[in-house]
Amino acid sequence: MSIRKIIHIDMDAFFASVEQRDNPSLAGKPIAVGGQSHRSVIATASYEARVFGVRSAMPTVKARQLCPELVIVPGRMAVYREVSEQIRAVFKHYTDIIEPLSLDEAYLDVTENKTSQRYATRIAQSILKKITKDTHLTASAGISYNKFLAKMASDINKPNGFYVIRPEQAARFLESLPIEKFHGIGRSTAGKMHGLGITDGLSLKAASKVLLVQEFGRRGQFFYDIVRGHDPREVKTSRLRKSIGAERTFNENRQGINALEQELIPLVAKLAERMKAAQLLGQTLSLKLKTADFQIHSRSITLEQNLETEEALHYWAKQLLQRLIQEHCMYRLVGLQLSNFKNVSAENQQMPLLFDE
Ligand code: TTP
Ligand code: MG
Repeated sequence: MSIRKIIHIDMDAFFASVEQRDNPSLAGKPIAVGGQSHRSVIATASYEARVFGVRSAMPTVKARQLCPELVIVPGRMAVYREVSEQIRAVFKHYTDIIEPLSLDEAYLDVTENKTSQRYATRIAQSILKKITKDTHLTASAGISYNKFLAKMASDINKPNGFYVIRPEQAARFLESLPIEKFHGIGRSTAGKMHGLGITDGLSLKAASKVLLVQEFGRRGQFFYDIVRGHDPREVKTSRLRKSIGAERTFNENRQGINALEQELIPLVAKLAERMKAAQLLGQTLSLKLKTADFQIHSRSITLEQNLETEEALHYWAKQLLQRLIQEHCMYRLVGLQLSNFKNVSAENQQMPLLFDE
């Protein structure tokens, strides 16, 4: 396998920088984005506020104690989303292999890219420049040959900086990294590691695979690999979601309309639940039946309106069943699928494909 070129991009103090950009009286001041109330927490803080120790997820009350002059402003998600779209448009100039992690962060695979640029570092610099030009905000970049190292690298010269970890530098970088700095090792895991005498990459590397798996399960295997600079995870492009489905394989084969109608009830409920979770409504409903000898029969209907209620789903599912079923046939599975989404935001369609087959 040839060496990949992965870039991790992360906006600097994202929500806070947007607020400072749009309200010049906040520029250069310690500010935080978050709720004002007694029970709220800080979403993020400007770099000026971080000097005082103000951090993401900190209770507002504590932030005010640390920094009495802190200005707390409410968040404006719609604006952050807009900026997020702008930076994705920038990424698109360079590659289509983009994996957004959140509104302000993404992995890019530029091994092959849309520019004639060979060097990933140059590409990253160009991306940072274009982000600043288009959004009047800054970002930082990490460049390496896998996702883990690229992510670790983007923090090193933050804000408005970049850092490269080359294959021959990886071992040294990882060995000297304090264990709590490893992405994916939270406070409690770090505590447990300390208990085992693991305080940095070097001591993590000295731990056996058996020990790590015994203590941390599957994550132990991940830690074992990662500290050796081995992370084969690909940059996963999110594609637009086209459908939501649910299906049910029977314990025993079913025959006849009554038996199959019974099976539709829980299936419709499951589909409705998934629609709700994904916040998607569709106009096309398809029903699929698999026969005992594994033949698949399906039929669909497209309505003029979205199928919005469980009752409507149930009604049309029954209609489809009546048209599709053959009385003497034995069936082993029934499935329902909703597609043809209308009036849904691109964001919802980009959700992970949790329910697809
Ligand atoms: P981060 O990239 O983690 O933080 P950041 O961009 O504010 O700062 P940095 O320069 O260190 O990257 O998160 C991006 C945004 O996500 C952040 O601006 C606000 C939001 N967020 C929360 O709402 N709650 C949280 O706990 C965190 C970590 C972030
Ligand atoms: Mg950020």
